[in-house]
Amino acid sequence: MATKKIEAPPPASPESKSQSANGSKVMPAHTGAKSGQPPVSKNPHGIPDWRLEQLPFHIESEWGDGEYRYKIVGDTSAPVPPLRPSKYLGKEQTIELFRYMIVNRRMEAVLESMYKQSLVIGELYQSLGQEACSVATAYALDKDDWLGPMIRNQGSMIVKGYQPRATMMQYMGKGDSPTKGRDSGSHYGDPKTLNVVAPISHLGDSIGVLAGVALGARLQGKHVACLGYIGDGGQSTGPTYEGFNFAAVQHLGVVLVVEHNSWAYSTPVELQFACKDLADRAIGYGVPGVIVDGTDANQVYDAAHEAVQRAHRGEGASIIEAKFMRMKSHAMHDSAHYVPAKVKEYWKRRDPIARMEQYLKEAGWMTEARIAEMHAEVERFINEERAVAEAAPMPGPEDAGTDVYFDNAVDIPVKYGEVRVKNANKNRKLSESSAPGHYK
Ligand SMILES: Cc1ncc(C[n+]2csc(CCOP(=O)(O)OP(=O)(O)O)c2C)c(N)n1
Ligand SMILES: [Mg+2]
Repeated sequence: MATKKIEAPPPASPESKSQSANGSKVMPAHTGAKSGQPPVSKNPHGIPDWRLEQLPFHIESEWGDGEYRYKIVGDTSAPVPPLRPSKYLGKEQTIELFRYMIVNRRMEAVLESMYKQSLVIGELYQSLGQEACSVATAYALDKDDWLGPMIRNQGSMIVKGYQPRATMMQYMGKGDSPTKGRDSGSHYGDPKTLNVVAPISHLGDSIGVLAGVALGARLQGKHVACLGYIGDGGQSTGPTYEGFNFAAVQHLGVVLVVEHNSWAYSTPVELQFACKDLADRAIGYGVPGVIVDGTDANQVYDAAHEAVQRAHRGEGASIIEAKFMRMKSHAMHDSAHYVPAKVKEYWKRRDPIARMEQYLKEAGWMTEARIAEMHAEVERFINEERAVAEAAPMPGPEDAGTDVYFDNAVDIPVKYGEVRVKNANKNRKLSESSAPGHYK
């Protein structure tokens, strides 16, 4: 497995005096910009739903001319609600999180232009409209916690410590990229320093790996949170069920963020599963579940923070369903012609960055001018990152045979201490001496 050069994380905003998301944060309870919390509703199965609006439409399909045609049933003109005030994020953290969202978006815009200039080798997957979900979930992690990103979680990787230049070099197959040009695209991780499990393309297979990381850490006496993502499509695969069920039954601190972005490639959620809320599946696993608006960074952060704290206390796994919309195509090769225009318009009005800007202004935490300055500063920063990535060399032919096959030099570090098997799981209800205890 390749190791990457460790760079300093992107500079924090001038306002930010908080410890970075990569440092150990102890955040005081905070009531956010406004006092008071709007009430939390529950769905018909008792799952808490923190959203301040319900989706007022759904999609129905008709078969014709050799393909499905999708039509909207319901109204797409509802006004956009304000963000839910965060219970935990203060001014500095909110501004830092906001900046990460802009970095995420700007980096992907530059990657798109690089793709169109044939600088990207292979495919490009984007996360327009999903930045709040990637960034705010990863922002809830401590340094010792682990991240299991999927193809659209470039923002999460930046929060966990990757520089945008690393992601750009990776997409360009450069020799200085995290995989030294051995893999284009998103399959890179860093088990040694940043605690990132490289994405596995086969949807759901990463979840069992995250459960294994949590189990390994617990055997070393440490409860870490292992936060991973799965799409609305990927949540229905067998490995998702098997991996997460293992985490649930073993009380492992896996935080599964279900990215309900309304599409799995060209298939709308209405053709993917028969339940209404994917968080309902938490009931079947026997873990807490919660539904959040994935375009509201405050809700996403608060839910992730609570699930991560639960993992740190050794109380086990959680599911967070974040609902939003994939605003770009599945990947650059897909035109996304199948997405009804009105659905896109509905979600465009719920742009996570625009909503956060509104929140910051109403709270008196940032002025319009300061927001514009931050956008300009991030644009300069990303352009500099691009220049570094473009100037980096391609891998040399002389070492083409290295870092491809497993060799004995690969070592997974024991990070947290000696492996202690006895009493490793204090929360386990069954007594080790009583095998048939579960019948009692
Ligand atoms: C087991 C498996 N089946 C099919 C694929 C091909 N595939 C890659 S992404 C994708 C769509 C995934 O949709 P979703 O899980 O909703 O994630 P999103 O792309 O919307 O983020 C498919 C079908 C795969 N990678 N793995
Ligand atoms: Mg999806």
